Amino acid sequence: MALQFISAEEAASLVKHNDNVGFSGFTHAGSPKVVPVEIARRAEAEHAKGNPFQIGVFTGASTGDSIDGALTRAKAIKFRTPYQTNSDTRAALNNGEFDFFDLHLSQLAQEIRYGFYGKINVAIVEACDVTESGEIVPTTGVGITPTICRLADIVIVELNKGVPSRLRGIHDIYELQDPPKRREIPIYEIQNRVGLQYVKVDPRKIRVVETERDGDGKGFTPVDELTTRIGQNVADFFVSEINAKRIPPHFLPVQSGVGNIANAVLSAMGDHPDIPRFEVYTEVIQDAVIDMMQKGTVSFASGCSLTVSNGVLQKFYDDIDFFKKKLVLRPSEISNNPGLVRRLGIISLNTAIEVDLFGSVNSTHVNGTKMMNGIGGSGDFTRNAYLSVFLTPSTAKNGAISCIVPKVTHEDHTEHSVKIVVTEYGVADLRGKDPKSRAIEIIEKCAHPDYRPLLHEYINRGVKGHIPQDFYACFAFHHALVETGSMLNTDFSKYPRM
Ligand code: 0RQ
Repeated sequence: MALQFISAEEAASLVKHNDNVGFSGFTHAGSPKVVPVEIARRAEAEHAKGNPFQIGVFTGASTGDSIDGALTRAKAIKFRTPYQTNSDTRAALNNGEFDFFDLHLSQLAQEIRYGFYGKINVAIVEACDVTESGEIVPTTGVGITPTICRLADIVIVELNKGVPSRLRGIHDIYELQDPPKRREIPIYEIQNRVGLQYVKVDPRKIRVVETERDGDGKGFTPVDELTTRIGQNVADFFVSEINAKRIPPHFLPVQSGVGNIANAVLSAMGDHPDIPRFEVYTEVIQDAVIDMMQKGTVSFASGCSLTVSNGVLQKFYDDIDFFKKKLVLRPSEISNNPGLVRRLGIISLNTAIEVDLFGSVNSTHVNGTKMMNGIGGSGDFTRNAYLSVFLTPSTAKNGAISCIVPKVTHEDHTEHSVKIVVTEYGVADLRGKDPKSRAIEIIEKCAHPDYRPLLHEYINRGVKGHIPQDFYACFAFHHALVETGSMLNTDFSKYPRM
Protein backbone atom coordinates (compact mmCIF):
# COMPACT_ATOMS: atom_id res chain seq x y z
CA MET A 1 0.00 0.00 0.00
CA ALA A 2 1.42 3.40 -1.00
CA LEU A 3 2.23 5.74 1.88
CA GLN A 4 0.15 8.93 2.16
CA PHE A 5 2.24 12.09 2.15
CA ILE A 6 0.63 15.25 3.56
CA SER A 7 1.76 18.75 4.57
CA ALA A 8 2.48 19.78 8.16
CA GLU A 9 -0.65 21.99 8.12
CA GLU A 10 -2.78 19.02 7.00
CA ALA A 11 -1.19 16.90 9.73
CA ALA A 12 -2.01 19.52 12.37
CA SER A 13 -5.62 19.59 11.20
CA LEU A 14 -5.93 15.89 12.13
CA VAL A 15 -5.52 16.82 15.82
CA LYS A 16 -8.75 17.82 17.55
CA HIS A 17 -9.46 19.86 20.68
CA ASN A 18 -9.22 17.60 23.76
CA ASP A 19 -7.23 14.91 21.94
CA ASN A 20 -4.47 13.07 23.77
CA VAL A 21 -1.36 13.29 21.62
CA GLY A 22 1.74 11.12 22.10
CA PHE A 23 5.07 12.39 20.78
CA SER A 24 8.22 10.41 20.04
CA GLY A 25 11.63 11.13 21.44
CA PHE A 26 13.35 11.56 24.74
CA THR A 27 14.74 15.05 25.49
CA HIS A 28 14.97 17.03 22.23
CA ALA A 29 16.48 13.91 20.63
CA GLY A 30 13.98 12.13 18.41
CA SER A 31 11.20 14.66 19.07
CA PRO A 32 9.14 15.90 16.11
CA LYS A 33 10.00 19.45 15.13
CA VAL A 34 7.51 20.70 12.55
CA VAL A 35 3.98 19.31 13.13
CA PRO A 36 3.78 20.40 16.81
CA VAL A 37 4.63 23.97 15.78
CA GLU A 38 1.75 23.80 13.27
CA ILE A 39 -0.53 22.50 16.05
CA ALA A 40 0.50 25.53 18.14
CA ARG A 41 -0.37 27.86 15.22
CA ARG A 42 -3.68 26.12 14.81
CA ALA A 43 -4.42 26.52 18.54
CA GLU A 44 -3.68 30.25 18.32
CA ALA A 45 -5.97 30.58 15.29
CA GLU A 46 -8.79 28.72 17.06
CA HIS A 47 -8.33 30.81 20.22
CA ALA A 48 -8.48 34.00 18.11
CA LYS A 49 -11.85 32.81 16.79
CA GLY A 50 -13.03 32.22 20.36
CA ASN A 51 -12.86 28.42 20.06
CA PRO A 52 -11.26 26.17 22.68
CA PHE A 53 -8.23 24.16 21.57
CA GLN A 54 -6.10 22.27 24.06
CA ILE A 55 -4.54 18.82 24.02
CA GLY A 56 -3.00 16.30 26.40
CA VAL A 57 0.76 15.98 25.73
CA PHE A 58 2.47 12.62 26.40
CA THR A 59 6.19 12.17 25.73
CA GLY A 60 9.11 9.97 26.74
CA ALA A 61 10.76 12.72 28.78
CA SER A 62 11.46 16.39 28.09
CA THR A 63 11.25 17.56 24.46
CA GLY A 64 12.60 20.33 22.28
CA ASP A 65 11.17 23.84 22.16
CA SER A 66 9.11 22.76 19.14
CA ILE A 67 6.82 20.77 21.44
CA ASP A 68 6.87 22.09 25.00
CA GLY A 69 7.84 25.66 24.21
CA ALA A 70 5.60 26.18 21.17
CA LEU A 71 2.52 24.48 22.65
CA THR A 72 2.91 26.25 26.02
CA ARG A 73 3.22 29.69 24.42
CA ALA A 74 0.12 28.94 22.32
CA LYS A 75 -1.78 27.91 25.49
CA ALA A 76 -2.48 24.64 23.70
CA ILE A 77 -1.74 22.23 26.61
CA LYS A 78 -4.43 20.98 28.98
CA PHE A 79 -2.42 18.13 30.53
CA ARG A 80 1.28 17.26 30.44
CA THR A 81 3.26 14.26 31.64
CA PRO A 82 5.87 12.89 32.53
CA TYR A 83 8.79 15.43 32.51
CA GLN A 84 9.83 18.80 31.03
CA THR A 85 12.85 21.10 31.02
CA ASN A 86 11.47 24.05 29.04
CA SER A 87 11.54 27.44 30.77
CA ASP A 88 8.15 28.54 29.34
CA THR A 89 6.54 25.21 30.25
CA ARG A 90 8.05 25.35 33.74
CA ALA A 91 6.71 28.88 34.31
CA ALA A 92 3.24 27.96 33.01
CA LEU A 93 2.87 24.80 35.07
CA ASN A 94 4.08 26.56 38.22
CA ASN A 95 1.45 29.21 37.43
CA GLY A 96 -1.26 26.55 37.34
CA GLU A 97 -2.01 27.11 33.62
CA PHE A 98 -2.34 23.36 33.00
CA ASP A 99 -2.16 20.10 34.92
CA PHE A 100 1.26 18.50 35.08
CA PHE A 101 1.79 14.98 36.39
CA ASP A 102 5.35 14.13 37.49
CA LEU A 103 5.93 10.42 36.83
CA HIS A 104 8.80 7.90 36.84
CA LEU A 105 9.68 7.70 33.14
CA SER A 106 9.74 3.89 33.04
CA GLN A 107 6.06 3.83 34.02
CA LEU A 108 4.43 5.99 31.36
CA ALA A 109 4.15 3.47 28.50
CA GLN A 110 2.56 0.84 30.72
CA GLU A 111 0.22 3.34 32.41
CA ILE A 112 -0.97 4.51 28.98
CA ARG A 113 -1.64 0.84 28.11
CA TYR A 114 -3.42 0.34 31.45
CA GLY A 115 -5.79 3.18 30.42
CA PHE A 116 -4.86 5.48 33.34
CA TYR A 117 -4.91 8.60 31.11
CA GLY A 118 -7.63 7.79 28.56
CA LYS A 119 -7.11 7.05 24.90
CA ILE A 120 -4.12 8.24 22.85
CA ASN A 121 -5.80 9.67 19.74
CA VAL A 122 -2.80 10.72 17.66
CA ALA A 123 0.87 9.76 17.68
CA ILE A 124 3.40 12.16 16.13
CA VAL A 125 6.81 10.58 15.67
CA GLU A 126 10.08 11.55 14.06
CA ALA A 127 11.63 8.87 11.81
CA CYS A 128 14.62 8.49 9.53
CA ASP A 129 12.85 5.85 7.44
CA VAL A 130 9.29 4.59 6.91
CA THR A 131 8.19 1.80 4.60
CA GLU A 132 4.97 0.89 2.81
CA SER A 133 4.67 -2.15 5.07
CA GLY A 134 4.52 0.13 8.13
CA GLU A 135 8.08 -0.08 9.46
CA ILE A 136 8.97 3.18 11.21
CA VAL A 137 12.64 3.66 12.08
CA PRO A 138 12.96 6.27 14.90
CA THR A 139 15.76 8.83 14.92
CA THR A 140 17.95 9.53 17.98
CA GLY A 141 15.38 9.13 20.75
CA VAL A 142 12.76 6.42 21.36
CA GLY A 143 10.79 7.11 24.57
CA ILE A 144 7.20 5.82 24.37
CA THR A 145 7.08 5.57 20.55
CA PRO A 146 6.15 1.84 20.23
CA THR A 147 3.20 2.18 22.61
CA ILE A 148 1.73 5.42 21.23
CA CYS A 149 2.10 4.17 17.63
CA ARG A 150 0.26 0.95 18.43
CA LEU A 151 -2.56 2.60 20.39
CA ALA A 152 -3.21 5.77 18.36
CA ASP A 153 -5.80 5.94 15.55
CA ILE A 154 -3.53 8.16 13.45
CA VAL A 155 0.28 8.01 13.30
CA ILE A 156 1.88 11.11 11.83
CA VAL A 157 5.47 10.39 10.82
CA GLU A 158 7.83 13.34 10.47
CA LEU A 159 10.30 11.82 8.02
CA ASN A 160 13.43 13.87 8.74
CA LYS A 161 15.72 13.79 5.70
CA GLY A 162 18.43 15.42 7.83
CA VAL A 163 18.88 12.14 9.71
CA PRO A 164 20.60 9.32 7.81
CA SER A 165 18.36 6.29 7.21
CA ARG A 166 21.49 4.23 7.90
CA LEU A 167 20.51 4.65 11.55
CA ARG A 168 18.33 1.57 10.94
CA GLY A 169 19.83 -1.18 13.07
CA ILE A 170 20.73 0.93 16.10
CA HIS A 171 17.33 0.55 17.81
CA ASP A 172 16.04 -2.42 19.78
CA ILE A 173 12.26 -2.00 19.90
CA TYR A 174 10.57 -4.23 22.45
CA GLU A 175 7.21 -3.55 24.10
CA LEU A 176 6.20 -5.29 27.32
CA GLN A 177 3.11 -7.44 27.69
CA ASP A 178 0.80 -6.31 30.47
CA PRO A 179 0.18 -8.37 33.62
CA PRO A 180 -0.77 -11.14 34.10
CA LYS A 181 0.96 -12.04 30.82
CA ARG A 182 4.22 -10.17 31.41
CA ARG A 183 7.37 -12.27 31.22
CA GLU A 184 10.95 -11.46 32.12
CA ILE A 185 12.80 -9.20 29.68
CA PRO A 186 15.50 -11.46 28.18
CA ILE A 187 18.32 -8.93 28.57
CA TYR A 188 21.08 -10.45 30.67
CA GLU A 189 23.99 -8.36 29.37
CA ILE A 190 23.57 -4.80 28.27
CA GLN A 191 24.44 -5.52 24.63
CA ASN A 192 21.66 -8.15 24.24
CA ARG A 193 19.10 -7.24 21.57
CA VAL A 194 15.63 -8.65 22.06
CA GLY A 195 13.34 -6.69 19.72
CA LEU A 196 12.94 -5.24 16.23
CA GLN A 197 15.00 -2.60 14.44
CA TYR A 198 11.82 -0.57 13.83
CA VAL A 199 8.34 0.14 15.19
CA LYS A 200 5.74 -1.87 13.23
CA VAL A 201 2.42 -0.12 12.60
CA ASP A 202 -0.63 -0.83 10.46
CA PRO A 203 0.36 1.26 7.40
CA ARG A 204 -3.25 2.45 6.90
CA LYS A 205 -2.83 4.60 10.05
CA ILE A 206 0.31 6.34 8.78
CA ARG A 207 0.50 9.87 7.30
CA VAL A 208 3.96 11.09 6.33
CA VAL A 209 5.22 14.68 6.56
CA GLU A 210 8.64 15.19 4.99
CA THR A 211 11.00 17.51 6.87
CA GLU A 212 14.68 18.33 7.07
CA ARG A 213 15.57 19.76 10.46
CA ASP A 214 18.60 19.86 12.76
CA GLY A 215 18.19 19.02 16.44
CA ASP A 216 18.49 21.40 19.38
CA GLY A 217 21.83 20.00 20.62
CA LYS A 218 23.40 23.10 22.12
CA GLY A 219 26.30 21.41 23.83
CA PHE A 220 27.57 21.51 27.36
CA THR A 221 29.20 24.15 29.50
CA PRO A 222 32.90 23.28 29.56
CA VAL A 223 33.97 21.35 32.63
CA ASP A 224 34.85 23.90 35.37
CA GLU A 225 36.69 23.67 38.67
CA LEU A 226 33.58 22.70 40.64
CA THR A 227 32.33 19.98 38.29
CA THR A 228 35.91 18.68 37.93
CA ARG A 229 36.20 18.31 41.72
CA ILE A 230 32.87 16.48 41.93
CA GLY A 231 33.99 14.21 39.06
CA GLN A 232 37.32 13.46 40.69
CA ASN A 233 35.65 12.69 44.03
CA VAL A 234 33.34 10.20 42.29
CA ALA A 235 36.21 8.57 40.36
CA ASP A 236 38.42 8.27 43.49
CA PHE A 237 35.49 6.78 45.41
CA PHE A 238 34.90 4.14 42.72
CA VAL A 239 38.59 3.20 42.76
CA SER A 240 38.46 2.73 46.54
CA GLU A 241 35.35 0.55 46.10
CA ILE A 242 37.15 -1.62 43.52
CA ASN A 243 40.15 -1.93 45.86
CA ALA A 244 37.82 -2.91 48.72
CA LYS A 245 36.26 -5.52 46.36
CA ARG A 246 32.79 -4.01 46.79
CA ILE A 247 32.69 -3.26 43.04
CA PRO A 248 33.97 -6.11 40.79
CA PRO A 249 37.34 -5.43 39.08
CA HIS A 250 35.71 -5.31 35.62
CA PHE A 251 33.33 -2.65 37.02
CA LEU A 252 29.54 -2.49 36.53
CA PRO A 253 27.31 -0.65 34.03
CA VAL A 254 26.77 3.01 34.82
CA GLN A 255 23.66 5.20 34.53
CA SER A 256 24.17 8.92 34.61
CA GLY A 257 21.65 11.75 34.67
CA VAL A 258 21.56 14.71 32.32
CA GLY A 259 23.47 17.96 32.59
CA ASN A 260 26.93 19.36 33.05
CA ILE A 261 27.73 17.63 36.34
CA ALA A 262 26.86 14.17 35.00
CA ASN A 263 28.86 14.86 31.83
CA ALA A 264 31.89 15.98 33.88
CA VAL A 265 31.68 12.93 36.17
CA LEU A 266 31.72 10.53 33.23
CA SER A 267 34.75 12.32 31.76
CA ALA A 268 36.58 12.11 35.10
CA MET A 269 35.84 8.39 35.27
CA GLY A 270 37.16 7.91 31.74
CA ASP A 271 40.35 9.82 32.53
CA HIS A 272 41.11 7.95 35.76
CA PRO A 273 43.91 5.41 35.16
CA ASP A 274 42.54 2.96 37.75
CA ILE A 275 38.96 2.75 36.45
CA PRO A 276 38.69 -0.03 33.87
CA ARG A 277 36.81 0.28 30.60
CA PHE A 278 33.15 0.25 31.56
CA GLU A 279 29.67 -0.04 30.06
CA VAL A 280 26.86 2.48 30.18
CA TYR A 281 23.22 1.43 30.75
CA THR A 282 21.36 4.68 30.97
CA GLU A 283 18.48 6.71 29.59
CA VAL A 284 20.33 9.69 28.09
CA ILE A 285 23.62 9.15 26.27
CA GLN A 286 25.52 12.46 26.42
CA ASP A 287 28.61 13.89 24.69
CA ALA A 288 31.12 12.39 27.12
CA VAL A 289 29.99 8.83 26.35
CA ILE A 290 30.48 9.25 22.60
CA ASP A 291 34.00 10.67 23.16
CA MET A 292 34.80 7.84 25.56
CA MET A 293 33.58 5.19 23.11
CA GLN A 294 35.91 6.58 20.49
CA LYS A 295 38.79 6.62 23.00
CA GLY A 296 37.89 3.09 24.12
CA THR A 297 37.17 3.91 27.77
CA VAL A 298 33.47 3.02 27.34
CA SER A 299 32.99 -0.37 25.69
CA PHE A 300 29.21 -0.35 25.06
CA ALA A 301 26.29 2.01 25.69
CA SER A 302 22.58 1.24 25.93
CA GLY A 303 20.19 4.17 26.25
CA CYS A 304 16.87 5.66 25.25
CA SER A 305 18.30 8.69 23.45
CA LEU A 306 21.41 10.20 22.02
CA THR A 307 21.20 13.65 23.60
CA VAL A 308 24.40 15.13 22.27
CA SER A 309 25.50 18.49 20.91
CA ASN A 310 25.15 18.99 17.15
CA GLY A 311 28.93 18.66 16.60
CA VAL A 312 29.08 15.35 18.43
CA LEU A 313 25.99 14.13 16.56
CA GLN A 314 27.75 14.78 13.26
CA LYS A 315 30.78 12.82 14.53
CA PHE A 316 28.41 9.99 15.40
CA TYR A 317 26.78 10.01 11.92
CA ASP A 318 30.22 10.10 10.26
CA ASP A 319 31.22 6.93 12.11
CA ILE A 320 27.80 5.27 12.24
CA ASP A 321 29.00 1.74 11.40
CA PHE A 322 31.41 1.82 14.37
CA PHE A 323 28.66 3.01 16.74
CA LYS A 324 26.07 0.51 15.50
CA LYS A 325 28.29 -2.22 16.95
CA LYS A 326 28.64 -0.44 20.30
CA LEU A 327 25.41 1.37 20.99
CA VAL A 328 21.71 0.51 21.22
CA LEU A 329 18.65 2.75 21.66
CA ARG A 330 15.63 1.26 23.46
CA PRO A 331 12.13 2.40 24.55
CA SER A 332 12.05 4.07 27.99
CA GLU A 333 10.21 1.16 29.62
CA ILE A 334 13.27 -0.97 28.80
CA SER A 335 16.12 1.54 29.22
CA ASN A 336 14.74 2.50 32.65
CA ASN A 337 13.25 -0.83 33.64
CA PRO A 338 13.61 -1.29 37.42
CA GLY A 339 13.91 -5.08 37.10
CA LEU A 340 16.77 -4.76 34.63
CA VAL A 341 18.49 -2.11 36.77
CA ARG A 342 18.49 -4.56 39.67
CA ARG A 343 19.49 -7.55 37.51
CA LEU A 344 22.35 -5.81 35.70
CA GLY A 345 23.76 -4.21 38.86
CA ILE A 346 23.65 -0.64 37.62
CA ILE A 347 25.60 2.09 39.40
CA SER A 348 23.34 5.16 39.27
CA LEU A 349 24.58 8.75 39.23
CA ASN A 350 21.96 11.50 39.49
CA THR A 351 21.92 15.14 40.51
CA ALA A 352 20.01 16.52 43.50
CA ILE A 353 18.52 19.96 44.15
CA GLU A 354 18.99 19.42 47.89
CA VAL A 355 19.98 16.56 50.20
CA ASP A 356 19.10 16.37 53.87
CA LEU A 357 21.18 15.29 56.82
CA PHE A 358 19.55 11.88 56.94
CA GLY A 359 20.03 11.10 53.24
CA SER A 360 16.72 12.05 51.64
CA VAL A 361 16.92 13.80 48.27
CA ASN A 362 14.81 16.47 46.60
CA SER A 363 15.27 16.26 42.82
CA THR A 364 12.26 18.24 41.69
CA HIS A 365 10.81 21.12 43.74
CA VAL A 366 12.69 24.29 44.73
CA ASN A 367 11.57 25.28 48.24
CA GLY A 368 9.12 22.38 48.08
CA THR A 369 6.81 24.33 45.78
CA LYS A 370 8.26 25.29 42.40
CA MET A 371 8.72 22.43 39.94
CA MET A 372 12.12 22.41 38.27
CA ASN A 373 12.00 19.54 35.73
CA GLY A 374 10.51 16.43 37.30
CA ILE A 375 11.76 13.16 38.78
CA GLY A 376 12.65 11.86 35.31
CA GLY A 377 14.37 8.53 35.43
CA SER A 378 16.23 9.19 38.66
CA GLY A 379 13.80 7.08 40.72
CA ASP A 380 13.73 4.20 38.23
CA PHE A 381 17.47 3.82 38.73
CA THR A 382 18.11 4.99 42.29
CA ARG A 383 15.74 2.65 44.09
CA ASN A 384 17.01 -0.40 42.22
CA ALA A 385 20.70 0.37 41.75
CA TYR A 386 23.61 -1.76 42.95
CA LEU A 387 24.95 1.51 44.30
CA SER A 388 22.98 4.78 44.10
CA VAL A 389 24.97 8.01 44.04
CA PHE A 390 23.66 11.59 44.24
CA LEU A 391 25.76 14.51 43.10
CA THR A 392 25.31 18.17 44.00
CA PRO A 393 27.41 21.28 44.43
CA SER A 394 27.52 22.05 48.19
CA THR A 395 25.83 25.42 47.60
CA ALA A 396 23.72 27.20 44.99
CA LYS A 397 23.17 30.88 44.10
CA ASN A 398 26.64 32.06 45.13
CA GLY A 399 26.50 30.43 48.54
CA ALA A 400 23.12 31.87 49.61
CA ILE A 401 21.65 28.35 49.47
CA SER A 402 23.12 25.28 51.10
CA CYS A 403 22.27 22.17 49.07
CA ILE A 404 22.76 20.21 52.31
CA VAL A 405 19.78 21.08 54.52
CA PRO A 406 18.32 19.81 57.81
CA LYS A 407 15.24 18.46 56.00
CA VAL A 408 14.40 18.44 52.30
CA THR A 409 11.33 20.50 51.39
CA HIS A 410 10.15 17.80 48.98
CA GLU A 411 11.15 14.15 49.05
CA ASP A 412 11.76 12.23 45.81
CA HIS A 413 14.28 9.66 47.06
CA THR A 414 14.20 8.53 50.66
CA GLU A 415 17.14 7.62 52.86
CA HIS A 416 16.27 3.97 52.15
CA SER A 417 17.34 4.38 48.52
CA VAL A 418 20.23 6.86 48.70
CA LYS A 419 23.61 5.26 49.41
CA ILE A 420 26.27 7.82 48.47
CA VAL A 421 26.26 11.65 48.33
CA VAL A 422 29.04 13.58 46.58
CA THR A 423 29.83 17.30 46.49
CA GLU A 424 33.01 19.17 45.56
CA TYR A 425 34.13 18.69 49.19
CA GLY A 426 33.94 14.92 49.34
CA VAL A 427 31.96 11.70 49.48
CA ALA A 428 29.47 10.74 52.20
CA ASP A 429 29.00 6.99 52.44
CA LEU A 430 25.61 6.36 54.06
CA ARG A 431 25.64 2.56 53.83
CA GLY A 432 24.86 0.87 57.14
CA LYS A 433 24.89 4.11 59.13
CA ASP A 434 22.19 5.12 61.61
CA PRO A 435 20.54 8.55 61.18
CA LYS A 436 22.84 10.51 63.54
CA SER A 437 25.98 9.01 61.96
CA ARG A 438 24.62 9.75 58.49
CA ALA A 439 24.12 13.38 59.50
CA ILE A 440 27.70 13.71 60.79
CA GLU A 441 29.08 11.99 57.67
CA ILE A 442 27.14 14.33 55.35
CA ILE A 443 28.12 17.47 57.27
CA GLU A 444 31.82 16.61 57.51
CA LYS A 445 32.27 15.19 54.00
CA CYS A 446 29.82 17.15 51.84
CA ALA A 447 28.53 20.40 53.37
CA HIS A 448 30.18 23.72 52.57
CA PRO A 449 32.43 24.69 55.54
CA ASP A 450 30.43 27.92 56.06
CA TYR A 451 27.31 25.85 56.76
CA ARG A 452 28.86 23.11 58.89
CA PRO A 453 28.45 24.90 62.30
CA LEU A 454 24.74 25.57 61.60
CA LEU A 455 24.13 21.97 60.55
CA HIS A 456 25.91 20.64 63.66
CA GLU A 457 23.81 23.02 65.79
CA TYR A 458 20.67 21.53 64.25
CA ILE A 459 21.46 17.91 65.05
CA ASN A 460 22.60 18.89 68.53
CA ARG A 461 19.24 20.41 69.52
CA GLY A 462 18.74 17.41 71.78
CA VAL A 463 15.77 15.82 70.01
CA LYS A 464 15.22 12.28 71.29
CA GLY A 465 14.26 9.36 69.03
CA HIS A 466 15.78 7.40 66.17
CA ILE A 467 15.97 10.44 63.87
CA PRO A 468 16.88 13.73 65.63
CA GLN A 469 14.52 15.69 63.37
CA ASP A 470 13.05 18.82 64.93
CA PHE A 471 9.72 19.68 63.36
CA TYR A 472 9.85 23.27 64.69
CA ALA A 473 13.25 24.07 63.21
CA CYS A 474 13.69 21.67 60.29
CA PHE A 475 12.90 24.34 57.68
CA ALA A 476 14.81 27.14 59.43
CA PHE A 477 17.33 27.25 56.54
CA HIS A 478 14.53 27.83 53.98
CA HIS A 479 12.81 30.27 56.32
CA ALA A 480 16.00 32.34 56.55
CA LEU A 481 16.42 32.21 52.77
CA VAL A 482 12.92 33.57 52.18
CA GLU A 483 13.19 36.24 54.89
CA THR A 484 16.80 37.40 54.44
CA GLY A 485 17.99 36.09 51.07
CA SER A 486 20.55 33.70 52.56
CA MET A 487 20.46 30.45 54.50
CA LEU A 488 23.62 31.65 56.28
CA ASN A 489 21.39 33.92 58.39
CA THR A 490 19.62 30.94 59.98
CA ASP A 491 18.89 31.57 63.67
CA PHE A 492 17.81 28.37 65.43
CA SER A 493 17.23 30.24 68.72
CA LYS A 494 13.97 31.62 67.18
CA TYR A 495 12.36 28.19 67.27
CA PRO A 496 10.82 26.39 70.27
CA ARG A 497 12.45 23.11 71.29
CA MET A 498 10.57 19.86 70.88
O1 0RQ B 1 19.75 27.41 38.56
O2 0RQ B 1 19.48 27.43 36.12
O3 0RQ B 1 19.14 29.50 37.49
O4 0RQ B 1 21.44 28.53 37.21
O5 0RQ B 1 18.96 24.73 39.85
O6 0RQ B 1 21.16 23.37 38.79
O7 0RQ B 1 23.50 22.90 39.40
O8 0RQ B 1 22.96 23.70 37.05
O9 0RQ B 1 22.38 21.36 37.85
O10 0RQ B 1 21.35 21.41 35.51
O11 0RQ B 1 22.23 19.29 36.61
O12 0RQ B 1 20.11 20.37 37.38
C1 0RQ B 1 18.37 18.38 39.96
C2 0RQ B 1 17.46 20.17 38.50
C3 0RQ B 1 19.93 19.73 38.61
C4 0RQ B 1 18.43 18.07 37.45
C5 0RQ B 1 18.52 19.09 38.64
C6 0RQ B 1 19.45 25.68 40.81
C7 0RQ B 1 20.80 26.09 40.24
C8 0RQ B 1 20.45 26.20 38.77
C9 0RQ B 1 20.12 23.80 37.97
P1 0RQ B 1 19.98 28.30 37.24
P2 0RQ B 1 22.58 22.89 38.25
P3 0RQ B 1 21.56 20.60 36.72
C10 0RQ B 1 18.17 11.74 34.06
C11 0RQ B 1 17.76 11.72 35.49
C12 0RQ B 1 15.84 15.32 38.18
C13 0RQ B 1 15.68 14.37 37.04
C14 0RQ B 1 16.80 13.39 36.92
C15 0RQ B 1 17.09 17.32 37.43
C16 0RQ B 1 19.47 25.06 38.57
O13 0RQ B 1 19.48 17.17 37.51
O14 0RQ B 1 16.11 17.80 36.90
O15 0RQ B 1 17.62 13.22 37.80
N1 0RQ B 1 17.06 16.12 38.08
N2 0RQ B 1 16.78 12.71 35.81
O16 0RQ B 1 21.24 27.29 40.81
C17 0RQ B 1 17.40 26.45 44.60
C18 0RQ B 1 18.62 24.66 45.47
C19 0RQ B 1 19.24 24.50 44.19
C20 0RQ B 1 18.84 25.38 43.19
C21 0RQ B 1 20.34 23.98 42.40
N3 0RQ B 1 18.94 23.85 46.49
N4 0RQ B 1 17.71 25.63 45.62
N5 0RQ B 1 17.93 26.35 43.38
N6 0RQ B 1 19.56 25.03 42.10
N7 0RQ B 1 20.17 23.65 43.70
C22 0RQ B 1 17.48 12.61 33.04
C23 0RQ B 1 16.08 12.26 32.63
O17 0RQ B 1 15.32 11.84 33.41
C24 0RQ B 1 15.67 12.53 31.22
